[in-house]
Amino acid sequence: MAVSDHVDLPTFMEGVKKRNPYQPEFVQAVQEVAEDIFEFMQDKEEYHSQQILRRIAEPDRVVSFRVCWEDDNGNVRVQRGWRVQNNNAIGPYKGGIRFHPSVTESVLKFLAFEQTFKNALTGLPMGGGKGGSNFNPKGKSVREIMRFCQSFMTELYRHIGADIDVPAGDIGVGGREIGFMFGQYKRITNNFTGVLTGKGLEWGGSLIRTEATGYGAVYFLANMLATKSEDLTGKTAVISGSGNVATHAAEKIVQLGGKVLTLSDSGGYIHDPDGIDQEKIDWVKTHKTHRRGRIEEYVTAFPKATFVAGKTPWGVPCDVALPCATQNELLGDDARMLIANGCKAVAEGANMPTDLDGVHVFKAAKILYAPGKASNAGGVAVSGLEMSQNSERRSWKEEELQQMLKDIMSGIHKSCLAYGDQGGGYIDYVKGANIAGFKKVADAMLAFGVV
Ligand code: NDP
Ligand code: 2IT
Repeated sequence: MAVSDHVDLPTFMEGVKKRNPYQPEFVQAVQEVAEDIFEFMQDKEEYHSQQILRRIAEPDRVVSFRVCWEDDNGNVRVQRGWRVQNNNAIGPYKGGIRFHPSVTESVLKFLAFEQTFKNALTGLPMGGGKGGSNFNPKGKSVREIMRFCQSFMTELYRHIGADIDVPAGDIGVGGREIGFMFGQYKRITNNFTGVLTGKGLEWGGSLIRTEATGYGAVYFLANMLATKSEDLTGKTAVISGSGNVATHAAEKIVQLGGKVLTLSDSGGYIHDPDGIDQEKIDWVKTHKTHRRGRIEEYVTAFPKATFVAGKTPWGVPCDVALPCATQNELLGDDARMLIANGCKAVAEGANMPTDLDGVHVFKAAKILYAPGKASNAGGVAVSGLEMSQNSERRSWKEEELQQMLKDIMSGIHKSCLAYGDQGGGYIDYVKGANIAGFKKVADAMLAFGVV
């Protein structure tokens, strides 16, 4: 087939839309990647003839299952669970599990697709997967959450394995839930193996896994600023979310001399003009993780702060912004507002937090803008290191792991430069990340033939 006979981007996307009706998040993620990959593939016959992008955008499999559990009042409850195994060309499927009422097959397919490129960028041998359920952990007792996790794993266990598919945490799934799921896996299979990451330190977990996503995102941000001979000292940061990623991103910003102005949750955002320092971050961590409280209550503990209900924090003027809550939380108008207010850099801690309009706004403004698949890869990278430690049956020291995380984030930054440097001082990190991630997976797929 001559190069000119290849389908063009609009035709390719028409097909994706047709094959995935009612899956807007998945279509959005594919579109964002395809925009860059089509340009890159223009003169690369083999990628076309072997239908590589078409194959990466079709999950290897999607497993959907019923999860029944009994609430504290004895009522039988029914949820849906999924595991999307997107691509294992470069290693076992790897990616988190999300428990949130907004979880659908579309959301998990977009996350597994993104994860495939992200994991390739880390340089570690991990394929892409994602799982989860529309279960809502909010307001549930610990026993209810335990019973749900056990029931979820009672089906999931047959699809995963240390060399097959290794899940971890994501929204609504932290150390506690990983513990419940690992306990059930071990009980069913009688096999103590590194089948999940994000485990407790006493039973095979890795130091700094908890911190890794947020810290990694800020390391990536620092790498981007360094291309402009700048650092985080004295810079103001607006952060969304108040979970694992947001609080650890805030912590690293503070450690590197920046000032964090906001945090948020699904109820709204808090703005603390004095800055959210380490003591306040510790309060938020305890409040959100152990007390399962709302960010709104921050203003009772720290009365100089204000709470804005039902809004995202992007209108607060800042030097740098880190969306760390969820997908499509930063829209085109938010991006325009950030730029109008002088924001110089955006590093995504969440997956696909910026919608396509917002991505185009950041690209057109040529600001430093890192897509999640590059800047939030620190979490899965340390998950990869946890897998290595489990295989070796030993634990590495904190200093070693900290250094490895920093090196991996710098490596991802370099890969983005390799394919995203547009000249004139502008680096298109979206393009760089998409192409670098794609190339590694694509070349492995070419080696395997049509499978
Ligand atoms: P957590 O469950 O710890 O925290 C999630 C935070 O985001 C909470 O503050 C939550 O608020 C908020 N949030 C969730 N859904 C929504 C929503 N629909 N609207 C507004 N706010 C929302 O999750 P994580 O911090 O682990 O994950 C945050 C993001 O980072 C996700 O996009 C995740 O995929 C991504 N990520 C996570 C990694 C990890 O290692 N944990 C690795 C890489 C990326 P509320 O309490 O009100 O629900
Ligand atoms: O989105 C992500 O990269 C994660 N939720 C972490 C996945 C992992 O396997 O550690």
